[in-house]
Amino acid sequence: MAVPFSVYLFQQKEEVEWLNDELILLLNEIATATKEIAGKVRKAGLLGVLGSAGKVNVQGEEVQKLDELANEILIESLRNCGKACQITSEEVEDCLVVSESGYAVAFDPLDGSSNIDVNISIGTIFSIHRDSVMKPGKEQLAAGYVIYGPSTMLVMSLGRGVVAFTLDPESGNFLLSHPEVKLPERGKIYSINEANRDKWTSEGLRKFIDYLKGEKYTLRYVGSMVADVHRTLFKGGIFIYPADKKNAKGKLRLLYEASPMAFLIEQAGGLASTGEKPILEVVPEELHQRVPVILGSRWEVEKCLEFMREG
Ligand code: P6P
Repeated sequence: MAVPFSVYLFQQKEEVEWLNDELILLLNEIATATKEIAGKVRKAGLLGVLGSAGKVNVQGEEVQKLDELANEILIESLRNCGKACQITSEEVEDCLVVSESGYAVAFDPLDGSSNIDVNISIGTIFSIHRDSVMKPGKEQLAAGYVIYGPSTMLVMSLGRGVVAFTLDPESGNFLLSHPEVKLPERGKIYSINEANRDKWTSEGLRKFIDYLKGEKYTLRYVGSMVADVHRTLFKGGIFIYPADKKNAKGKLRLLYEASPMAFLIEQAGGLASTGEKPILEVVPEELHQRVPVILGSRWEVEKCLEFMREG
């Protein structure tokens, strides 16, 4: 039988010197919370948890009922397990400080909310730092996401490559299904919301996208970062959410979207840039700060940055 998530973590203790029982407990708690979220997502239409919660979050975005439910499940799980010293959520304005030291967790409880009501893949993204999340992404101890798609998958890195687990409905366990996820050196897919083309602040980006069309690339854009990054991770190519006239710093949040996804992409052999510097080098200044995101296969990201430099 494929290795269960918790067994995998204990096996990794020999490989990863700072992976201790406390962090293993925390990672297991996050996995368990996402299984509960998966259950709610699968039955959403029957539980009356579709639609808007009738409020706007710190991001200025309309909160969906499932956003709120996922957020409550994760916060309660992290508080109960007692291993998180800080809890940062996309849905909560301030960082919840539990204790002075330990593991700081940042998460987007349910990314892709606009797709919830139309049954398109959404996901939970998480990032774990020591003591504080206000550090560059290269210092993450662990990062990952759970995608609620045709199958529920947990994709994670402990800083030694990327692994993926698939939720087995029979046993209720995340079982190791992809022991080594490696990004293809080059893909054939680009992923960007071209409706915003005229608003992009980089003329070089417009030229790059036109270049890809000439190279016979295909466009895939789900509108859930987790789904678009998951496809990029497994098939290669490039995902871009650039700065535009509406979002001068881009739309995606650094701590619980860009940084964990950049960690995974680079651990899998790809690149992740803001357009000016590696995402993993960005020193956070605000809890919910946004950054432009250009990530994916090395060839496409380097080519994109070249076009952007030339303007
Ligand atoms: P747009 C979802 O709301 C999200 O934060 C990401 O999951 C996704 O990549 C992005 O916004 C989509 O934004 O402007 O293309 O709808």
